[in-house]
Amino acid sequence: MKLYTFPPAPSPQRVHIFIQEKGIEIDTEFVDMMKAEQLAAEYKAINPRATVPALVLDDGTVIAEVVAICRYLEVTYPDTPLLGSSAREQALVCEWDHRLEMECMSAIAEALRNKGEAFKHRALPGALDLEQIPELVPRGKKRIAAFFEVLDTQLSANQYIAGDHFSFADITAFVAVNFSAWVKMKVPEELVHLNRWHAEIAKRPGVAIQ
Ligand SMILES: N[C@@H](CCC(=O)N[C@@H](CS)C(=O)NCC(=O)O)C(=O)O
Repeated sequence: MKLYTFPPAPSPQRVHIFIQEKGIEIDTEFVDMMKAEQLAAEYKAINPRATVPALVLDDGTVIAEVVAICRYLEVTYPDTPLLGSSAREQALVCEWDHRLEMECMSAIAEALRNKGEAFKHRALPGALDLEQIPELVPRGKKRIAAFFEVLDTQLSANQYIAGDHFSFADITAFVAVNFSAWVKMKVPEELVHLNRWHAEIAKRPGVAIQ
């Protein structure tokens, strides 16, 4: 199998950390988003949606959603489970990861892509020509700030995002908190639980992007 990726970007980063935390090695090929290679015909022949990451299996199957790539890797390499062990844990990891994508990652993308030349006509990832809506910038920032408080409350009663174990939900949350700096947001000092958790996660060897 081969992973098409661009590690500085948040979605590929989630897969990289997942792979490093699992301690597995996957053949990778870089798709340089700084050169818009994700929009080139060569890459669109692999992933017509023109997004990274994409995992191509040996039989040619293309998996082009972070959550689906990580699920495939979890089943293929079950040691060091990151999507939860019991039914309860799996449900909580899934719930938090989904909330993080819908309520936080999407809010950051909304604040980032709806202004500036770099994302003109590219207000959403992918090949579609979409106009920017500047009103979504402050709305996105409001959503980010509100979700930081949700995470802080959750971490006031739990060591990790989905409970007692490090999981994929922590990976998504860690990437999201770092991604928020792209729109000049940071976790306020008074959110002590979220800051405590972020400092702990940052020390994990598997979390450093190589
Ligand atoms: N829902 C997709 C999102 C992937 C995505 O949005 N990737 C971004 C990089 S973080 C991308 O490919 N953007 C292409 C672009 O901006 O043209 C997933 O989870 O894999």
